[in-house]
Amino acid sequence: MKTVYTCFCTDILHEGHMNIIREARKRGKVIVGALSDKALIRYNKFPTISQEERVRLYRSIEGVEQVVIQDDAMYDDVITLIHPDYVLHGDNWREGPESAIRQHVADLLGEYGGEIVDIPYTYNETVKKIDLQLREKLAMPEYRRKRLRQLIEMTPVVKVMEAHSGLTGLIVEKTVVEHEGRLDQFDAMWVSSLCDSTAKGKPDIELVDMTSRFRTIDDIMEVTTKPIIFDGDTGGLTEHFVYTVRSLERMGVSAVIIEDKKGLKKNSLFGTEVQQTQATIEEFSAKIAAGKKAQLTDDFMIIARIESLILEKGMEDALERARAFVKAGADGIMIHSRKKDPAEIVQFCDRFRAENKTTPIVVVPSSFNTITEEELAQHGVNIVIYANQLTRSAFPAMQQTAEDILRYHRAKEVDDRLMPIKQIITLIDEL
Ligand code: SPV
Ligand code: MG
Repeated sequence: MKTVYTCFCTDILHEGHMNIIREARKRGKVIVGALSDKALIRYNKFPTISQEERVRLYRSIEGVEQVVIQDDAMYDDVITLIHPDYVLHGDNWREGPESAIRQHVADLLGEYGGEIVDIPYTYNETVKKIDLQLREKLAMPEYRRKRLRQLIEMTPVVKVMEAHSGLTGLIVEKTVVEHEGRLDQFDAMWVSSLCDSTAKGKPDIELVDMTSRFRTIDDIMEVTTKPIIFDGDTGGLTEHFVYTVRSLERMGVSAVIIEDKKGLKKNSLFGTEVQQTQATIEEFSAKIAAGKKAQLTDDFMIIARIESLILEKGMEDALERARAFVKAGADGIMIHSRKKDPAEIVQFCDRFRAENKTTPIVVVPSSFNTITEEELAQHGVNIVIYANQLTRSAFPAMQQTAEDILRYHRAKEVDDRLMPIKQIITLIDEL
C-alpha cells in the first residue's frame, strides 16, 4: 500500500481540504501533517486554535490514518521520517513564495522516486467567507492583544516592523519573503512616535497628542491582524498614563513601551547632543506600578525603556534601573543605544540575563544594525524592533520623485520607479 502525505495549517476544515483527503485516499494510506506553531507563524496567518487542537481536528477526519507534527515548513523532517510515495497539496503553491517549498519537496521526493500531486485549489464564496471570518477573529481586540505574549513563547525572536498608517500596516501584515530556502514575515507592528510624528510633519517631542496617536492605531487596526506595540514616549503624567493603558488595552494593543525620561522628550537618536532629562528610578517605578495597577487584562504588557546608555550614564545605571523597573512590575525591558557597535547592548543583555532568565528584552537596532536577529537572540533578546526603516525608505523615494517631476516638467522620467496602480490595488483588500 502506498503512503500519501499532505500538510495542513488550517484552523477550519472546508471543502477544499476534504477534496484533498478524498484525492489522497484514492492513492493510499493517508498521513496528515499539522504544521507546528513555530513553523506556521513564519509562513502563514497566526493560528486561532492551538497546535494540539489542530492535531485533534485533523485526526477527526474520516480516512486519515495518522497525524504527525511537521516542524519544518520545507518538509525535510516529515519526508525523512515518512518517505511518502505521494505529497498532495493545493496547486496554489505553484506560485509566489510557496513555490520555493514546492521545489524543495520535489527535490526531496526525487531522491527516491516519490511524486507531488497538485490538486486544483478550491476557492469559492464559502471558502472566501471562512478566510474572512478567521481574519476577523485575529483582528478582534481580545485575540490580537494576547498575541505578543504568545509569540514570545513560540519563537526565539519576535520581529517587529514600524507602521504609521493603514498602508504601512498592510506592508507589515502582508510581506512574506523566501530567502535561502526559508519563508519569513514580520510578527508584529511598532507604532513609533518618531514615524507617527514625521508622517504628520511634526517633531518627535510628544507634540502629536494621544487622540491623534490612537487614530493612527485605529487606521492600522482596521486593515491588519498582527499585534501592535505602542511607543508611549515618556507615558506623560502618571495620572494620564493610567488612562492611556486602559485605552490601549481596550483597543487590543498588546504592549506599551515607555521610556525613563521626563520633561521635554527628544528623540533618543539625538543622545546627549540635546538637553534630555532622565526620570529618577523612584519616579519611573511609580509610573510603571500605577500602569500595572490600572491594567485590567493579563494580556497587556508595560515595557520599561531604559535610556541610560543613550544619555551616557553607564552600564551599572542601566542594570540598576532594569532591576528596579522589573520589581515595579514591568513586563519587559527595552534597552536602547545609539552606538554603531552593538557591544554595549550585548553586554547589557548578557549581564541582565545572567541575573534574570525570564523578563523579555527588547532592542531597537537602528544604529547597531550589523548584528542579526539570531545573534541578538543568543544574547537573550526576545523582541527586535525595526523602528523607522519604512519611513526612511519612503521619504527619499518621494522626495526624488517630486524633484524629478519639477526638473522634467512631466512624469514620464519617474514612471519606471513607480508601482503600477494595479499593484497598489492588489495590496488593499476589497470586501
Ligand atoms: C521611535 O521609533 O519613535 C523610537 C525609537 O522611540 S528611537 O527613534 O530609536 O528612539
Ligand atoms: Mg519614540
